[in-house]
Amino acid sequence: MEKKRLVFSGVQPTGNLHLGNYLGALKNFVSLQKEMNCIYCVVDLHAITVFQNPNELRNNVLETLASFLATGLDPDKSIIFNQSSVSGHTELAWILNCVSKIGWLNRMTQFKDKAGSDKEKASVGLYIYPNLMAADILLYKATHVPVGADQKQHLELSRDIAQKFNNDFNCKDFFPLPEPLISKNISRVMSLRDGTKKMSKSEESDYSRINLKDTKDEISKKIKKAKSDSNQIPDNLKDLDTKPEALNLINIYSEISNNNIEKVLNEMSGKEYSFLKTKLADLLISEITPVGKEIKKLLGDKAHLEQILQKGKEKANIIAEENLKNIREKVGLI
Ligand code: AQP
Repeated sequence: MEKKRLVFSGVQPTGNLHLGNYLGALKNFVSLQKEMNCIYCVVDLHAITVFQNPNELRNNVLETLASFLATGLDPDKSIIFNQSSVSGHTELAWILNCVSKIGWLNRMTQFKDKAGSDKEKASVGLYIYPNLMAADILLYKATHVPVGADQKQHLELSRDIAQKFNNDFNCKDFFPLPEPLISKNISRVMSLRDGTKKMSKSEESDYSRINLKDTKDEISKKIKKAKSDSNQIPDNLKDLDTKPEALNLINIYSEISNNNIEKVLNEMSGKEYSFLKTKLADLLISEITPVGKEIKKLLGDKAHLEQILQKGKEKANIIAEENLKNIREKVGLI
């Protein structure tokens, strides 16, 4: 019999969602909703691994939910809720903290990036964040996890933890080993100011990213100012090896125009980057600004958004409690 397929993924409510979240995650979420059972979560407990202003956090949870809905997630088709409202996430995270290994966490590159040079000052939560991510996924026995390439390492850790739990408690196949679903074309959208860094909500410069709520003028201005190259666009990818910002613009254009890179290079080679930028800005404006308008409209009715979270929480909690009952039993907790 084919195993039941279940999708789980989450987004942190740490600010405005951007083009990286949209192309790397949200678009994938929406297409998966058509073919599988899906659970999508606003992961507020992950957000607080770095200090968040409480009022801003509350707003950001609703804004992240509004972004889910505006890109096409449907609460009647998918379970949509916020992580802290289902306490099973933290209970399972503790159990998994006791299964996971310090050596595994020490290898996580995102901790090294986010903690910066003074690791002693980073929160313990930031360090053990990947164990909570494993708990998010395994609590529902999810089989597939759509993520951007930046989360691949954390997902591999979730698989290791699932496997170790199954071995430690002698319950082969109890937790499925979750598979990453990484967007094939563009798995990592880079900063518009520095093509070696990923586009990120917490990057100081707003010019580094296109936010889903950006206006037409903001998108035009940001693309115009984006770093590129003073040479003309080449006819092959090799020539872009040392030009990460130019490559990023071409990748984004390829994704948003639904054309593969070869076709884009064919169309653009020999032209100035300003030509590409004008076309790219037009495409982004027509795809992103309707999403931004919808987010703003949805945020006008907070009671409706809260109701969606409440219903999603109830549905998620039923699955979580059922699975937790079995997990507690495996571990020997009464
Ligand atoms: N630049 C990106 N390119 C492709 N995918 C991306 N994702 C994030 N940035 C990019 C994917 O979006 C999903 C949600 O990510 P998140 O917001 O929960 O966490 P993050 O990866 O830490 O995103 P940010 O923007 O960098 O947030 P901050 O600045 O708060 O840490 C994930 O699937 C992620 O892969």
